[in-house]
Amino acid sequence: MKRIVLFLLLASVFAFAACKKQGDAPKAVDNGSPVAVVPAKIDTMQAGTISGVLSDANQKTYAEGEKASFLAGTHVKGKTAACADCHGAAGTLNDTETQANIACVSCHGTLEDMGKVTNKTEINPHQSHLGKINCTACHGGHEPSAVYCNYCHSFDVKISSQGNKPLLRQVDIEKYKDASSKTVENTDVLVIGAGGSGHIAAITAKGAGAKVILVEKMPISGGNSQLAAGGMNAAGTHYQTEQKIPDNTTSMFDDTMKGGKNISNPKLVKILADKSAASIDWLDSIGAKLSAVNMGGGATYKRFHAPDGGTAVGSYLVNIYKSIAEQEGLDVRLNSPAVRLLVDKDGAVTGAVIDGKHSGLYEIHAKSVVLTSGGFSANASRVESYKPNYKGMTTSNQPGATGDGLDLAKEANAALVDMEQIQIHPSIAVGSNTLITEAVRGVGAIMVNHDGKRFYDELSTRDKVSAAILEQKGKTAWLILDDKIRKSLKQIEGYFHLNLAKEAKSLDELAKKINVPAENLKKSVAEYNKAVDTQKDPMGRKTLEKKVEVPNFVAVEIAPGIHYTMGGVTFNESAQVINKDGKPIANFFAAGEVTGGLHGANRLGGNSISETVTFGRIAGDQAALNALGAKPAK
Ligand code: MEZ
Repeated sequence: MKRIVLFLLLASVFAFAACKKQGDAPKAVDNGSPVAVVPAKIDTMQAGTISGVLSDANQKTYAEGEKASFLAGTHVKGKTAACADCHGAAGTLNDTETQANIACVSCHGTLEDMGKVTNKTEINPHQSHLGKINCTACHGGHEPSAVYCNYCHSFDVKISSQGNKPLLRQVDIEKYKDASSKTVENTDVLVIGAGGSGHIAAITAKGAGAKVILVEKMPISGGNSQLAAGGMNAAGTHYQTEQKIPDNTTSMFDDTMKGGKNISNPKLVKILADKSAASIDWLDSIGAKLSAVNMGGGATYKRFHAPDGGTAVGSYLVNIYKSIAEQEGLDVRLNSPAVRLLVDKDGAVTGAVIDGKHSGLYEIHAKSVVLTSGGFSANASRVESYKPNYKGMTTSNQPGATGDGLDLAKEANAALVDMEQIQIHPSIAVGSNTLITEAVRGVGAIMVNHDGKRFYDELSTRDKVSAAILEQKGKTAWLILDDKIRKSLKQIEGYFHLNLAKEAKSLDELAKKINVPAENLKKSVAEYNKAVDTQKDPMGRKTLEKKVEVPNFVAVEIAPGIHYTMGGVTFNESAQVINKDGKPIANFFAAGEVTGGLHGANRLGGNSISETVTFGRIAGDQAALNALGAKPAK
């Protein structure tokens, strides 16, 4: 793997050097593999060498050998590029780094092209499930590169002198408490955080006629939504009717309240349930078809809607949102953290200060601000401050989930609720931060402990399944499934690709591979298969559809990890943020994981994507209404 990556890096450097020397349109990377398609030469590309200023700056900071680990260093060495190639003719680079990325693609091809020239049998970070990603998300311009994927994965891709781990991106809001700028932009709606909720709120507000800016602190948009694996809960949908599933909104309401231990705000839960079928219809209308309906933990009926064939729901949806944003010309700004909220003397929110990666501090004055900045599962110290016993636990979240938005909201006197309610998900693959979707259990996998014995209803709520795993030897368990179950969910192939799954021709062989007593494993599987026949499971599992019987048999080791923070800013049915006096804060809206009160003490799997669509749309609509003159409903 290392050899391939080094080869690829060198091939890329030579290709770039070659294209500059010729002074022609840039050529594709050609290392004998399929040739990348390269767009036309960019306007600002010009012959020349890197200025002394650039090379001096880099040489001061980095030793000779380290320069190859960041873009300017690499191109200094080859004397192949001018500053303008990346920074634009006027010497300015926007915070999204559009110009630099056009330059990368111009010589090396797109991410997809790069994927094709990398050995397909190896783990290939250029073939990402996250869709279109800027080259500069991983390859640093003037700082060492960092493998973004390695926050969740453990790819051995040495593009960085810093090792394989990407940098965390936490914003210290306290540091910016007096930040201001004379550079001011005006908009109708400012949306902070470009995950699922942020994209939906922004697309909705723009569709309602508002001028919208969507800012994102990370170099990649999509937030945690793009990592969502399993599905979206919705009741009474046309897909359920077509599949004769007798679900209804009352049942979704009841399951959600019960799953959240009855501390959720019932008004919010009612909206989630009542509007869920309309949310599915809206997704249909934008070309997102969630036609496969599976069983989720804590649900009475199958209501876990996912793309056909078992593709992960999050990247499927977010890639559609990103395409719409692009088609509609939505103003999306990456590397652009909001660092301070602007609040007037009456307590109304009037905009935010942004600290753009290249533009520095500037203010966006907005008639409405929508906070969609996500939760804080990736912020270990914040998690520990609310739940000391979760210290040191892994997380399934993307590195931007640090909860900075909660600090911003506090500046506007927002009330926070349920902050100590932090969810651990039962199945994070041991040795990685990769979520093994609940859908694997939903389509039929069982769980055994290190004695090869089943120990709990696999489809109970996450809090209970997690607690049961933590009581087992080694605090981990094995998911066991067969070939039929494997073939029913495409994502399971991905676990093999990531070396997280083991397979064997027989249960005896599998038991040996995972070091559990074979007799116990065979007995557990036989008892489970009998439960499928009798529809009576000693563990109390209700959905008993597929036996575990067709070789090859598969095992994945799982452990609980921090997955979702139920607490956040208090909000109402119109997505208005509520202050400490219980009143809506003027011009301030929120949706998604940054909010609290909807999921109570435990979120049901599938209710997060559901929330992003339903409340993202409400927030976008209400923010646009507020900005364009009408008052949002109280
Ligand atoms: O909603 C979730 O968190 C979810 C469905 C996760 C998963 O297991 O796939």
